[in-house]
Amino acid sequence: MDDIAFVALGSNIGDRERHLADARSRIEKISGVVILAESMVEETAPIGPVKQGPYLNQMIALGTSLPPAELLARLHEVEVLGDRVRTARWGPRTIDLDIVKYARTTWNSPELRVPHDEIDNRDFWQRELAELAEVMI
Ligand code: A4P
Ligand code: MG
Repeated sequence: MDDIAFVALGSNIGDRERHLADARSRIEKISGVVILAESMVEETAPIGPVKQGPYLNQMIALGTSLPPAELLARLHEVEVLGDRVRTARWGPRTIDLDIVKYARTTWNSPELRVPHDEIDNRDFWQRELAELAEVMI
């Protein structure tokens, strides 16, 4: 496990706790990935133009030997297993998995931008990252 990636989990449809828990256990089974630490789960007001219900959000720190694009592909598979249906951008979802940061790497392709574009705009991500930094030092 060479690198550390910070992955945000979000859910605002159905049994949100269950969706997060299922995603964590599926992520743990990805070859080349271990979960190093988990932030608290917090409820957040929906951000963005779409009218939708509140989210449960959480950040997890992963040790990984997968490069960023490959990690994203595996996370998309976990989203599909979580019954994720892509509707409106920023719209409601059973489970959303975003790579917020990946080690010291930056990535800029049409499919993947790291750090995530919204990293400075989401106070809950900042809180969760700070919490993880505290437990990982
Ligand atoms: N993509 C590019 N960079 C990344 C990255 N760093 N991590 C691409 C993950 N994916 C990345 O995402 C669209 C495309 O972004 C992907 O195919 C991937 O190749 P998507 O998951 O299909 O659509 P989306 O999630 O609606 O878009 P996006 O841009 O990921 O939005 P966000 O940032 O996920 O916002 N309110 C609260 N309170 N909490 C939330 O978690 N989330 C959103 C969605 C809106 N409002 C929210 C929350
Ligand atoms: Mg997303």
